[in-house]
Amino acid sequence: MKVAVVGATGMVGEVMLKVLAERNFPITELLLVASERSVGKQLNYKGEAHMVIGLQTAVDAQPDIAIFSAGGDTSLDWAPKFAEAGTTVVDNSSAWRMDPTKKLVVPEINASELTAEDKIIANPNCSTIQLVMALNPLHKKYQMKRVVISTYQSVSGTGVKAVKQLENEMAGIQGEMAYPYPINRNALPHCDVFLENGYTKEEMKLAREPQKILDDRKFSISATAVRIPTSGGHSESVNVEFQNDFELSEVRKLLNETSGVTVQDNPDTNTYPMPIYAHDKDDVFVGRIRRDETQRNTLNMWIVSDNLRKGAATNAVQIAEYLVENKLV
Ligand code: A2P
Ligand code: 11C
Repeated sequence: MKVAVVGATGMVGEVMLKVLAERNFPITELLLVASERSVGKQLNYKGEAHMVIGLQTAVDAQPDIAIFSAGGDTSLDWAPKFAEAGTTVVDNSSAWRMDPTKKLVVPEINASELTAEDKIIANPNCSTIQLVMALNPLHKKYQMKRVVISTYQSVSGTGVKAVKQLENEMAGIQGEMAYPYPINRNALPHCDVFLENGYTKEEMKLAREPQKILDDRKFSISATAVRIPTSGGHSESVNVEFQNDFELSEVRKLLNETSGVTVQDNPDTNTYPMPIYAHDKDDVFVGRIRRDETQRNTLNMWIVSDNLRKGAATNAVQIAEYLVENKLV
């Protein structure tokens, strides 16, 4: 496969290259693409130096697959140009996710929807991916009615500038601010921009994307997204009300049997998911599984995953793998 990584110099781009190499993705030619500022820079892939090229050069090279992680505006402008040239785009930005003509894919859940006609495929938001990975097997069995979620999100979700802000604050250095307030020793109930309804864009992604991925609008999700001073992964406190009752032992069994999900849940040994353990892993970790004693058919759980791996790069690479394995590119 001739593969382009658009946004190769960025934070997700770097993890993308790592994941492609680790999974031995079948690459015959690799095109590393970034903004004009980076053209000519050298990046390493599997020990070999590759020169960064610009977007038009990459379109002209007609790659089989282009994995984008270069922001929504770049995706809106350039994904259609790649698609017109015959390239299948897997896009990690929010640009195409809710477009009814585009598929929004978590491979373990809905990759079977993909066809060779899908030329722009959307990768969901990081906090959505880890949420639906845990909800999907439970929804299938017990039918969700309502989900209430609060997130504890890593600064790596915002990007390099935010990681730097946290490092600077921890070292007592005055530097550029990615957030309107200090993040060290703080919690900001503010991820992405505020919308007219008082929610943030991140909260609305959490409310809407799962309905599209699970192809069901009969359940609702209410979200509060909070940025905290961690960098290894996003954590989520999730309360789910189901139509049908469940046994906790069966919930654990269903989650344990789900590919890509690992249950870490033993209060006796203080075993529960944390960003320091999830960091650099591909799985979604679920723990603190317990019945909500205040309401019927309702479950509480805690979900943690590395937002740059399964939340971004790994999921995108898994989509690309599915396309190759099923001869859709
Ligand atoms: P560059 O490094 O040349 O700016 P991050 O989210 O970590 O900031 O990374 C964003 C990625 O998207 C980088 O690789 C960045 O390239 C790339 N990028 C940003 N704007 C553009 C653009 N207009 N055209 C192509 N790539 C872009
Ligand atoms: C965050 N979820 O942690 C964001 C990052 O829509 O792809 C990814 C934004 C997106 O702030």
